[in-house]
Amino acid sequence: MSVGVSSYLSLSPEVASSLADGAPVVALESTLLAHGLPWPDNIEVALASEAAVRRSGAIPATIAVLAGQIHVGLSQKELERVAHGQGFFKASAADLGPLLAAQADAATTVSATVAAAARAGISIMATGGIGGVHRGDALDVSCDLTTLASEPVAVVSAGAKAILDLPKTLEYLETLGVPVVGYGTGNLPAFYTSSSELSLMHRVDGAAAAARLVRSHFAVHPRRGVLLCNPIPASEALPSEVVERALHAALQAAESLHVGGKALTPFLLGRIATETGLASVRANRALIIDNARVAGEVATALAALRRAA
Ligand code: PSU
Ligand code: MN
Repeated sequence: MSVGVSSYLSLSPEVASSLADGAPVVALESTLLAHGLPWPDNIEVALASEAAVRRSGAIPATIAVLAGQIHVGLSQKELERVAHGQGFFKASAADLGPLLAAQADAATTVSATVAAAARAGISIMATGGIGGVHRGDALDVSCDLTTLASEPVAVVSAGAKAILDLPKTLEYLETLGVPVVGYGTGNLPAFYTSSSELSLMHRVDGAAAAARLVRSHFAVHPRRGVLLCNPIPASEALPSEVVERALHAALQAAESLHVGGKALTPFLLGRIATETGLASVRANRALIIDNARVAGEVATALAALRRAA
């Protein structure tokens, strides 16, 4: 007996017909809604991200697990349920099978969203900042990285979250053979700030160039992802001293309260929000929406390339 993934996948009619027509579709993750941002910022970000994808000429497909089905493309009511987050697990790719069997509700992290997008036939997704190697604990490596190495999805992200060890995160991506590409920048963006000290080997300027890179990457590595790093818009970036101070306080609090595992990232983001008087939430909102815009533009350019071929 074999049960295919299609019995667990539920595509919205709009997403299904767009994919069938070869129209551009962008997957959006839902953990940043349920666990990364407070209400009502989260629902506002969900709707604004979808609107940004549409303005770029693509169709948004926010992904979440609802009652044991992977939904690709959510209604506004469903987005609101996810944003309220009541009873929603935080699912990594590893958790999908167990949560489907349990008929659970879950928000999907980058790793789970990438896996679901790949099954649905979507090749671009947007997030705020991917997970990576946590500071202090080099064994706490997000499943986002390993999943990127094994699924053909281009992920648009503002670098990796500043709460992480950025040099180790880049090393790990190199080990996995995942290309890290600056989108209009030569340096790895650092989430709340537009740049880290870490320079990148690859850079593209504009959506058409990014689409050509994604196409050639998938041609040589048909089963491997690529990370497109789009810096936070300059006018929305936080001063780096503000980030450093808040981050330091948040990391200390996590250590003294022994917060770890899946709870660590949401805890740190929440503490940084408190420490910065919510300035970090405004920056987080802006970078997520801008990444959705860029993903939409790249998806649109990629669909045009595929149609021309
Ligand atoms: N980007 C944000 N906020 C978030 C996340 C990304 O702006 O909350 C989420 C993504 O779902 C990512 C997850 O996959 O954080 C990483 O969690 P962890 O470090 O536990 O792997
Ligand atoms: Mn972890």
